[in-house]
Amino acid sequence: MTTADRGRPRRRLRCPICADDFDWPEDSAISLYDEENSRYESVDVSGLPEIKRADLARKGYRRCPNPSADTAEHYLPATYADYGDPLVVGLVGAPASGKTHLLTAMVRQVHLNGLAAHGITAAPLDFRRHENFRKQFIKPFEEGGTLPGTSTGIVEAADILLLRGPGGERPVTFFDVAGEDLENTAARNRATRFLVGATAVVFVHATEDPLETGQSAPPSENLSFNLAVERLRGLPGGSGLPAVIAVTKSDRLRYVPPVDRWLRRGDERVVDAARIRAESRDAYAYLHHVGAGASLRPFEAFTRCTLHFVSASGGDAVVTDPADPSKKHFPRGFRPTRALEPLVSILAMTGMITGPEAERVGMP
Ligand SMILES: Nc1nc2c(ncn2[C@@H]2O[C@H](COP(=O)(O)OP(=O)(O)OP(=O)(O)O)[C@@H](O)[C@H]2O)c(=O)[nH]1
Ligand SMILES: [Mg+2]
Ligand SMILES: [Zn+2]
Repeated sequence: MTTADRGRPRRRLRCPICADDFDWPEDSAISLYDEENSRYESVDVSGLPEIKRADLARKGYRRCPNPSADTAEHYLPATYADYGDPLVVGLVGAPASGKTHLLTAMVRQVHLNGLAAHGITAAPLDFRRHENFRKQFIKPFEEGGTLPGTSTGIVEAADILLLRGPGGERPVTFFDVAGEDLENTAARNRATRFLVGATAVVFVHATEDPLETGQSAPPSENLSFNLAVERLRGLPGGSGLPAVIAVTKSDRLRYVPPVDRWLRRGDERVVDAARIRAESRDAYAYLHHVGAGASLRPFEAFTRCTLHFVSASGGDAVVTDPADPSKKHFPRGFRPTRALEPLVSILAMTGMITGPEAERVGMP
C-alpha cells in the first residue's frame, strides 16, 4: 500500500478470478511468495518505512477473501486496488481456434512497447504470473514452436498487466481457458466464471485452411460464442460490454482481397474510427460469405463491437517429426500480423485510449 492510499475510503472491487465483490482490506498485511517452499507467507509491513513497504507491496499479494467461498484459495497482486478501474479481458472461441496463440502474440507485443504509438506503456502487475506466462507461452512461441491446447478446468488468469496511458493507470487481467470448457453447458463449470467479471471480450474465429482438401464446411453454429453471448447478455449492463471478433489465422487469406490489404498494413499507429469500421465491414462480409454467420452473433448482441483480421503466427505450422504428428513448429518463425488491433479497439472502447476517434470506435 502506498502513502496515497492510506486514509482514502475503502474500495469495493470485483475479483477477476472468483468474480466476488468485496471491500479491499485496509490492513497492512501482505503475502509474499516463498519460492523455496512454494507457498505464500503473510508479512506485517506496518512497522517498515514507507519506501520498503511500497517495494514489498509491489512484489506482494493479497489473498482474495472470496466471500462466496466457492473457489480454491487465490491471490491478487497487493497493488491491484491502487489504480483505476480494472479491465478484465476474456478470450472466447472453439477448441483450436487460436486463442492461446493470439493472446501470446498480443501480450508479447504489449511488453515490447507495442502500444507506445497510442501513448500506453505496460508493466507486469503480477510478476510471478507474468514470468510464468513468459516461460510457458512467449518463449516457446518465439522459438517457433506451436503451443499446446489449453487444459480444461483452468480458473486462474493468464496474466495481469498494468497499463498506463491517457485514460489513466489500470490493471488488465487476461483469461484464456480451453475451448472445450467454453462449449461446456454445465452451469457449474468454474472455468467460464471469468465471463461474470469480464469487462471486454475477444471472440476468436479461425479461418479455414483453403489448402486442406476434404474439409467440412464451417459449422453453422458457434457453440462457444453462443453460450458466452447468452451468458454475458444476461448480466446487468451485459449488452454494453465492448466486444471484438478476431478473425484469426488470416495468414491463410493473405492473397485474398480485401484481407491482403488489411494484413499488409501491419500494426496501426493511430486510432481511426472510420478505418476500423471499414475493416469491421470487410470482416463481417467475409464471415457472411463463407457461411460463418453464426460467428457474427457478438456483433448483433453487443452495442459496441469491432471485427479484425489477425494472424498470431504469420503462417501455418508443419509437423516436425513424421513419427509424432502432434509435434509442430512454424517453419518461417513467428510473425504476428495485426495481433494488437483487437486489443487497441478494446482499449479505445473502454476509455484507456482517449479522444474523439477512440470514442467512436465500435459505434453503430
Ligand atoms: N496459420 C495459423 N495457424 C495458427 C495461428 N494461430 C494458431 N494456429 C494454429 O492453430 C492451433 C490451435 O491454436 P491454439 O492457440 O492452441 O488454439 P486455442 O483456441 O487456444 O485452443 P484450445 O486451448 O484447445 O481451446 C495451433 O496449434 C496452431 O497450429 C495463426 O495465426 N495462423
Ligand atoms: Mg488455448
Ligand atoms: Zn477472488
